[in-house]
Amino acid sequence: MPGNPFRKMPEVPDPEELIDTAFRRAERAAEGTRRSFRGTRTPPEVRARSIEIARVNTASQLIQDRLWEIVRRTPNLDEIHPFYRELADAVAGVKRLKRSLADVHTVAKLARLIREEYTRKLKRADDPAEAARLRREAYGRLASTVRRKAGDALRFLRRVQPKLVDLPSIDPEMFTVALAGHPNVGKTTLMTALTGSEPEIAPYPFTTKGIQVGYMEDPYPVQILDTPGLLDRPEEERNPIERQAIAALKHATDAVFFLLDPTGTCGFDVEEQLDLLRRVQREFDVPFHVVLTKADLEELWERPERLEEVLDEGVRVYEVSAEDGRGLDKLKRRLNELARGYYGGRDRAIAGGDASDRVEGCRGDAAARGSAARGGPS
Ligand SMILES: Nc1nc2c(ncn2[C@@H]2O[C@H](COP(=O)(O)OP(=O)(O)O)[C@@H](O)[C@H]2O)c(=O)[nH]1
Ligand SMILES: [Mg+2]
Repeated sequence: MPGNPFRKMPEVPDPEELIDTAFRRAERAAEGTRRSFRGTRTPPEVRARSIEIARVNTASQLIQDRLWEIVRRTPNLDEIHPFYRELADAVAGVKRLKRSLADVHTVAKLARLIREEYTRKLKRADDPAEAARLRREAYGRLASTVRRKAGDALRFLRRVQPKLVDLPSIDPEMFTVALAGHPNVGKTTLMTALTGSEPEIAPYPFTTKGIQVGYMEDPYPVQILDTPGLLDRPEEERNPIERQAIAALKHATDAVFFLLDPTGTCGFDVEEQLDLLRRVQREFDVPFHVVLTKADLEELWERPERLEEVLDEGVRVYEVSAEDGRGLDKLKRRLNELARGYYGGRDRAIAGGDASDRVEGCRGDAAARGSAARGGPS
């Protein structure tokens, strides 16, 4: 599964730490070179040249490598899925992220130029004092270039890298259903019933409970997401960053299933739930469905009177119980129909055969996840 494109982003050193490490490593390299001359009759200026070249080479190479690695292992922000771009924007700010990566890249290149320039000069140094002077000059330039041109960038990237690495791992290209509804209406229970495994909990920025992710394939891969604490509150209670977390979610969501508990055992009365339903229905620009949960609690259960009034035309309503299983098959069938439409619409040419042919790279991983989560062989 594609997953979080930032997951391979390496830890970012503080600029001073980077400089220190580079010079320390350079000392060790110099020591090695010095040792290799022991017992030989190498003229002092030749020794000095070699030792200083080892220092400058090692220090600049380390800086170049560490910086280049950061750039190389951070995804191109113009190429990632909008779901991840939006989240990256929420946790770091895409503009600043790009600028910082560009600065780091520039300094990686400068480190190489400094190395080339001073290796050239050092080769021509004719006495140890001159070699030492050139090395000090190279060190000075390396350190000041890192500090002045990449200092802010490194400190910033160091701060946001853990948050980026920790973004949830989902497949935004898979047919994705978001669950909505008040707490305790039965979202997690339904997800477990549909997918046959406990949802995985992945971190989701700015929600304390993370995002719950489940997979189903019967045979079409369906990704189910629940964001406790996010889609169960009205817009006006959200802070700007939660809004951005929802905006990200919208980029990945192909259908919304709103769960309503008509028994009120969730602690929210039906009117309150209908109110939220209305808001979510307005908010999302994808097909909307309603699931009335806990149908087994027959004494308490009643189809909400005002439901039809509140629903947009054509919205389907399902009645289910995760407890006795009623309505689940119908709901599953519907999910698969929707998924088929989604994949078929995206690529009609590969409509036949196994589902893995249709969604390259999705099915195998989803199946592996499913069986791993169920404790089966993977
Ligand atoms: N009787 C009955 N209880 C259910 C059903 N689905 C969920 N519950 C119960 O409702 C409570 C909240 O369910 P949960 O799935 O955690 O709700 P969530 O907060 O929306 O994820 C739990 O005690 C579940 O056992 C159902 O179909 N029938
Ligand atoms: Mg839950």
